[in-house]
Amino acid sequence: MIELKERVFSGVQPTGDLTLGNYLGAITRFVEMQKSHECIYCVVDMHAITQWQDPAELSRAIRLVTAAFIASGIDPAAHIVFNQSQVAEHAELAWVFNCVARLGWLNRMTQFKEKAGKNRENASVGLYAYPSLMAADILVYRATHVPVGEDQKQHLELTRDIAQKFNNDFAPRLKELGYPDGFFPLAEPLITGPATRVMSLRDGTKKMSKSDPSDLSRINLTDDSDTIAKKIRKAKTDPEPLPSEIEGLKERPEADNLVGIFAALKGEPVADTLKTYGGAQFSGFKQDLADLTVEALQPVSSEMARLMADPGHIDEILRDGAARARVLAAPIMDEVKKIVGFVR
Ligand code: AQP
Repeated sequence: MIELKERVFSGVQPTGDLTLGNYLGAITRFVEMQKSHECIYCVVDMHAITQWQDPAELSRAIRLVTAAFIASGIDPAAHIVFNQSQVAEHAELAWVFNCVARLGWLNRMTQFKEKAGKNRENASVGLYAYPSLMAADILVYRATHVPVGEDQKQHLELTRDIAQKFNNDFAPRLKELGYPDGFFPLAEPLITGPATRVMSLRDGTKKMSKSDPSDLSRINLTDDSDTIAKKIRKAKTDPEPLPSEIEGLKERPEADNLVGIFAALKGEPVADTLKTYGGAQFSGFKQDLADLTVEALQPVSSEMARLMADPGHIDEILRDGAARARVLAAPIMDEVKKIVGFVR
């Protein structure tokens, strides 16, 4: 019998340069969780290939996400940092979960609908089955807490449904094997912090995303100061001055987004930002927002550049993390095989 321990797992896809959304919504949370939990942070490269990736660009992006983790303050010695494809147990468990998850559940996933777009018939089977692999990523460590941005809420709910169904389907067997309360935990999503959904700079109703065709829609962690200032200057706004109260941000998605980013970077409540800027025009506010963004991201991007200059060192960190991740995943996967009834 394997004891259940509190454990944090989360992942980021190497599908391009990381955005301010990834940073505020996920990575800053990852850093914080290190203080209280054993953490496993994964560069989910198998998720990335659910949509076409140029091989050389994929390798670069895997290293870049790793560099972003470390430059932001994730400690790969005290915790685990690795890329998913180096731990085969993720794919093994995903297959079992493909057989637990129901078609009807996957049909409801909004991310698949958004990413597949109109040409659904041409989407990869991997893109459709993405949530089973995500459930496996988390549960192959029997992780109990998952810090994510708001957009991943539905996938996390599916992970809980898969865990619950597995526990129910195999309940008598689990009792026999010493797991009367089920084998997989119902992992808790941690959708917390000041910026769980950062929106596009070109459209305040759309999520900021690293794969958005418009580079002006996002701040990349690798953008230099001039690019950041230009993108913020060009960010869509409305003609009204900034409101003094939170209610005044309703129906103003672009203003809401920029104020939210400012408050998150400053580490203050939105109400305080509005106290300072209520009645002001966007031009002055945008200048201050650009300065604040550069100040917050500059140390991260310069450390990323330093790390990227030595890809061999990054690869070593990933190999070491993968070896330690395997030590945790292998016995859990073995137990799953026993539960399912595979002869070993
Ligand atoms: N705009 C966002 N605001 C807050 N959090 C966000 N996250 C992503 N975008 C925002 C969170 O970042 C973590 C890693 O995301 P991912 O790379 O695994 O995939 P994603 O959610 O699909 O992010 P992107 O940037 O939109 O990637 P592409 O364009 O490749 O699909 C997750 O915790 C996510 O919630």
